[in-house]
Amino acid sequence: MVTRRRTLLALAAGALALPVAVTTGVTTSPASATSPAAGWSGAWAGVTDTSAPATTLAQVRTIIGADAGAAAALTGKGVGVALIDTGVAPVPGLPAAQIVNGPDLSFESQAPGLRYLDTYGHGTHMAGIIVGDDAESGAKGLAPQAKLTSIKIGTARGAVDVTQMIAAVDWVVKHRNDDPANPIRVINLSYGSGGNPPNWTDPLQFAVEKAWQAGIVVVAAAGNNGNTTLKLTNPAMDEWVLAVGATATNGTAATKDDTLATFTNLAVGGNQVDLLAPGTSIASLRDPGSNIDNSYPSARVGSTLFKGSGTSQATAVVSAAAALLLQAKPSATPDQVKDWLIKGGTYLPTGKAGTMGLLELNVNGALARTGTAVTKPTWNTSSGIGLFEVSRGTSHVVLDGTSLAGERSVWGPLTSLQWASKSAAQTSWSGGTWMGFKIAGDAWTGTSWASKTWAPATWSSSPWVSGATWTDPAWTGRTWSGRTWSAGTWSGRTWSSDDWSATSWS
Ligand SMILES: [Ca+2]
Repeated sequence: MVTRRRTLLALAAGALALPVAVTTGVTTSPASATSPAAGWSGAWAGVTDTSAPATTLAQVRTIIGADAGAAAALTGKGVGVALIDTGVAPVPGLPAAQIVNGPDLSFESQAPGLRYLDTYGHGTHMAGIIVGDDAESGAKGLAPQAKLTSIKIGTARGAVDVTQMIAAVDWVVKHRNDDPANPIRVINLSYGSGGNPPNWTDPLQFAVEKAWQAGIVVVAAAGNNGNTTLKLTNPAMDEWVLAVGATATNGTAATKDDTLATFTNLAVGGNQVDLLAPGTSIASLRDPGSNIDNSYPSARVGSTLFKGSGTSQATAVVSAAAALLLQAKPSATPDQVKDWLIKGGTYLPTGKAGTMGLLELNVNGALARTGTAVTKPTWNTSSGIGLFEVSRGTSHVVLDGTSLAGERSVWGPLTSLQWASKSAAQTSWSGGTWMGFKIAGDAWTGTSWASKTWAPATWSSSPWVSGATWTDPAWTGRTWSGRTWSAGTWSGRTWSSDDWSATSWS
């Protein structure tokens, strides 16, 4: 049963500014203290059915044809993947060599102890699917030699505003070639805003289209609101991006019994799901002490893994596959990658996937589609000058009972008209400043990646509230004095270039 509810949680914080999200909160779960968070298409197995058998990453590799033929030799080496999510935790199963921290644009960036870290548990699960290498369980990501850049925008509760996502996409476009050995060619967006804006003006869709035109394959989750939904989430509803739905694998590595997962959004009008990939009870990396880990302990698999279901997980599988394809065919355009992945898929004979012609990802199938010259899409593009508020829809962050709404970013007043031309020109960012707001350090340059290393491997539990639940009382006693949305500024929010020193996890 699909229920719709609004969750309004007012947290108080002092040095840590931690607004939380109000969201449409459409889930397939009974009400719980912690809903799948705003914006993050993560309906966890812990929410749905923790008794379901896990689908291992090794099974996923077989299902998507990545362990046979030409695909078996591919690792994603030399391909950069940007993960715009809730950050990543330095669990032992995430190899330092494969991870780089981009900026933390989340509300938790204000707390040095939380900066870059995944307090929610979502981003770590995605990272595990793409580049994980967990000695404890043997779980290995699907593109284990890809280079993952984590851009954190979501909090422990998934609180995020669409303007943070837009700033993050702009950042990736600007910095996509900073590491010449691993240029960013893929953006993983296991995310959907609450909005249902017109495609021809929406700023978020404008941002992802600009990324696409810059040569980056944008892979976006269709959403977890169910097959009867009329629309995909934003930006999967954009016609350019690769919109991903999930399959239920039924616990087997054979594809003939795979079916369209019932939680996947399907469109009646607008962009339809492009491709399916395994996304039910996927066993990827656990983030001990994170929100979901504390909330759904029964979803743990051994000590290092965690079952997660959602179009989020399916999206990460496809992002990894795109990295494999781009390793093999580095000159492929995003349009070609999209076309090859879709057309190379496996037919699923059972149920709605078969009747709708939705195929399941197959890497060898995609590799075989050589030479296809896909013309640039002719459908409408977004002007980018629609209202941020329309893009937000019903997803609002709240501070002291005040929603962030209207034409402003989390950092201050901003109109899409001011922003769109700069986004298109790739000048919305200058150093650590986005659209005039100082929101990150200035030290990031094409030569300073080496100083932003990721030294993990000893993570046993979160340092913040290990074993506790992510509830309001954790922040009791702190105040938000002087930090109101209506003021349009975060007083005291100053950054210096040495903020980046915190990027070392050691
Ligand atoms: Ca199966």
